[in-house]
Amino acid sequence: MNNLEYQLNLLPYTRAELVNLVKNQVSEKRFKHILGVEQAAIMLAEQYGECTERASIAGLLHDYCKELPDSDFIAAIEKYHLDGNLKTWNNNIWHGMVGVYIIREQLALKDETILHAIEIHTTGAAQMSALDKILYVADYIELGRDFPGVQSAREIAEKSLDDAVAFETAHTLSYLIEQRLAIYPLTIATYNRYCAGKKQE
Ligand code: DGI
Ligand code: FE
Ligand code: FE
Repeated sequence: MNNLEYQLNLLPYTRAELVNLVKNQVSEKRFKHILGVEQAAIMLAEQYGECTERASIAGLLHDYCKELPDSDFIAAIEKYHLDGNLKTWNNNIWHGMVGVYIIREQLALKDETILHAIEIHTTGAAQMSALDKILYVADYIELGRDFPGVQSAREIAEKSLDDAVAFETAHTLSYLIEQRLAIYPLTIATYNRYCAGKKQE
């Protein structure tokens, strides 16, 4: 799977070039996590009949902006004329929701399905494509993750992507509430749709 060569010309890079770009952008520890997410995403894409090349690119790029300083995100919110309310959040929300605009420009990635998966990889959304779910779940279950419940999450992901999204979302929300952290509206939308089965508005 590490030899996956890109055929679809979604990016002006080979996989090897993309891996190098990512490696130079993040710490060793995060780079390992990113490779783990890529492998988990490819595995899920194979299992659920989705595009492995898009899964690979989404996995490799999902945390590309995670180590940028806050000032870069504030500047990007201005530059791309994004919702000013984003400024009240932090890196956890910015690296996907704002990072996607930086990635789109810096890496000349135009594929909207990959960009959307990266944008919402932290929060989920009320309506998620198969690729959105694959990246959201892969980020949680990659082999480097070690927390109570990760084994259950891996087992659930083998049976149903929707159930894996629901499991992860419920656990993330419990954690945020436990820590008294602010909950981003999209996280609640994901909970309502995938955990509570609420109809869409
Ligand atoms: O970037 P990773 O650490 O690989 O994982 P991630 O992007 O899924 O999540 C980053 C962090 O964001 C993680 O500690 C959980 C947190 N998070 C997820 N949803 C929300 C959130 N933090 C806040 N404050 N609000 C949310 O709704
Ligand atoms: Fe992330
Ligand atoms: Fe991640």
